[in-house]
Amino acid sequence: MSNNLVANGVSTCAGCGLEIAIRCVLGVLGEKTIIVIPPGCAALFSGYGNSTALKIPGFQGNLENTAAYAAGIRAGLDIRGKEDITVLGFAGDGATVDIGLQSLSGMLERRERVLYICYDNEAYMNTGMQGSGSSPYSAWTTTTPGGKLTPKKDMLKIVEAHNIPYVASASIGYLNDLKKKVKTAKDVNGPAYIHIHTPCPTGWGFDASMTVEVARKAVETGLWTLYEIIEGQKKINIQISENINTLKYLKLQKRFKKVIKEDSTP
Ligand SMILES: Cc1ncc(C[n+]2csc(CCOP(=O)(O)OP(=O)(O)O)c2C)c(N)n1
Ligand code: SF4
Repeated sequence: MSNNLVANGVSTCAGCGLEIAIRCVLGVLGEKTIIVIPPGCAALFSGYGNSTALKIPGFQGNLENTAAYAAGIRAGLDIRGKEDITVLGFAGDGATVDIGLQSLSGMLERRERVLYICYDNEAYMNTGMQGSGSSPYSAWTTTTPGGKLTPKKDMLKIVEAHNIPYVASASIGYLNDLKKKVKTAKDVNGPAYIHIHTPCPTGWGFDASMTVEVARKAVETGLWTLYEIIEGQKKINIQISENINTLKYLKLQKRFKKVIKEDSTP
């Protein structure tokens, strides 16, 4: 079987950053993977009725306990001696930083050998673009129509505080970096966590052709940092220039319109 484990026709919006992420991640992990996906846009891949867009086993669980399901699958596989199968929790930011946080924290604390990936489209997109703990300060969402008043929750720091062997941030604007991180995480003896920034044209208000550019600008402007922490050692993967101009990123998206003056130039 090839490593093209995702069907060609899926019902994500055109230009979906999450779709780029899941194709890339599963391409690296290969067919010996079992995936757990909670409700959210990624459930478009786990399936609808009897159909699935994935050529690997997995299921859609609940929004609050992806990590617990994944830990259970890991335990079952280990008892059967099937240690070469990767167990992957693949969840949105709402399912990770808010609703599934305690289940994830427990799984990390117990040192379960699970790879947990959060795709971060910075809102509860699938149910109507509601703000999540991961929505950035001043972003428009349907529950923050005047702009969000609190900053983005730093989920990577929360995970880091569990002292697990591997933690990384990633972006669909830097796929080689993402692939390397997934490869490393796959072989970690314990929990591994990767948080991927995945722009969403529908919720953020940019043209579907701009997804990769928006993702890259987030990194270039210093609003999303690419780093990894291996056994406690932190390494920044992409260094940015000191001349940071965040407007270059904000102006690409309608969700920041209220906080940007019309005549401001990047
Ligand atoms: C406990 C619980 N609360 C609310 C819902 C309704 N719900 C289903 S999907 C979803 C959005 C999930 O958002 P996120 O995890 O950020 O993924 P995205 O839709 O952005 O891909 C919500 C709120 C639910 N299924 N379970
Ligand atoms: S709403 Fe956003 S994350 Fe969800 S399928 Fe559409 S583009 Fe992808």
